[in-house]
Amino acid sequence: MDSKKVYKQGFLVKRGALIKSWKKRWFVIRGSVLSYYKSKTAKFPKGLIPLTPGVTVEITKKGRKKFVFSVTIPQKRTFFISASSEEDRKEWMEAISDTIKMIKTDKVSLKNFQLLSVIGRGTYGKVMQVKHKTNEEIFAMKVLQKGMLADHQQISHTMSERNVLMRIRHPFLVKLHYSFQTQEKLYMVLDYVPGGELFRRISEEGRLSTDRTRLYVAEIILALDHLHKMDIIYRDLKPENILLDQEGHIKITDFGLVKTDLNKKFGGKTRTFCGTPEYLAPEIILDKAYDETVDWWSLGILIFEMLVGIPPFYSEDTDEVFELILRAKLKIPFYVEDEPRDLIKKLLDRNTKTRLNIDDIKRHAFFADLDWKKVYNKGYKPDFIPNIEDITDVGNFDEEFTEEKVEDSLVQVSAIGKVDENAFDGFTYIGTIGGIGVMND
Ligand code: ISQ
Repeated sequence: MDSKKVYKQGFLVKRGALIKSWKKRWFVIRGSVLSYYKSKTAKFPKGLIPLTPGVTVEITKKGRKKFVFSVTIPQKRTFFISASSEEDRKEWMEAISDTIKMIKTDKVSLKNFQLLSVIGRGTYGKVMQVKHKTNEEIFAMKVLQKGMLADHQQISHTMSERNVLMRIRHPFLVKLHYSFQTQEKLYMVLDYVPGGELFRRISEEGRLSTDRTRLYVAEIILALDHLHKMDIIYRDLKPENILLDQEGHIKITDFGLVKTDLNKKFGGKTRTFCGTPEYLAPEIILDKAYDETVDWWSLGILIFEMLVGIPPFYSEDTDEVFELILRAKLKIPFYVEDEPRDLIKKLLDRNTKTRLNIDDIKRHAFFADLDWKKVYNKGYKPDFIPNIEDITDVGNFDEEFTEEKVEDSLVQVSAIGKVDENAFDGFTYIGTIGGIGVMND
């Protein structure tokens, strides 16, 4: 299934094994294999490089060729490959080492972690702060009870979460480092982001300044655009899913509802209903086909909530929230400045055809003075720096959770629904050369 997904492809120049000349080849990482083809359209590969544990990738010098790296299969062969630029080489080397690591991570289990604190809880399960016992790294561990997910749709979300997150490297997206499972639970070991939720900042401060909002929003835009470029619609943008790192930059988490192209089975359009009502785009409520523009709607809601303190379409009653989203006139308080006001209006456009797209958004007057490259490189320093004592500090998370005793609680037998175990196939992988083997523990 997912083993056939293409993670990266492009032209690279490869040195021959026997005749040591350099030849341009079309390279593809699919599943756990790096294949190369004579041309982009060739049906069969000229060669296969298994990206399994033991295989190493490193920067190498080889003659006068620039941007060379090598991939070594121990006791077998070293491939010398030249990329088109420093950046291109870095991307390929990361994609290759991530693929190798993805298989290695299966050896990891709950035993490798010391549970430190509970930092969050939802209907799905909980999030704990944990420490890797050998390298002492701190992570956030999300534990999902399979019994709570005994519905195929949610399971496929969880699957996409694993497969998607493991591949993602972006300054403003939480990275998935390991994942594993037992009979009852799914575990995801993610970056620990110590600054707490943006939701808490808004609750404590009432509303945020225009400048502060601008930088958060710009960082969120780059994160969403990155997901969209990977054919992922996030669909769950809300302040609870936006965390602050130690310097105050944002990191988006909870890809539980992410859709990859794998799940887009309806003529390229997704038809499943998920999300928090206040942030849902009208076309989702109406159960229409939708695309990545739903995230730009949610961004409009988020900008409003940052600047005003509450979302624009709000009620205690969920049905009324739906009504407001579909029909209410947008009212923006007087103190919201002209540029963010205009941007909010154009994002909260119920017509998806005229709603702003990524290019319009990046060019909008609200971001006129912003250099997007500088945003990506964390070149703008956030005004608000979270108070963090040390790397294990959980002070920015709710006491309601952090005061809780940490344990990997036994699942009450009665709480487990009947789960189709096959639905989790592929969650744990074991590498086999020439393909991926599936293992259920
Ligand atoms: C990472 N760090 C802190 C909190 C988190 C909550 C959910 C997912 C990842 C997290």
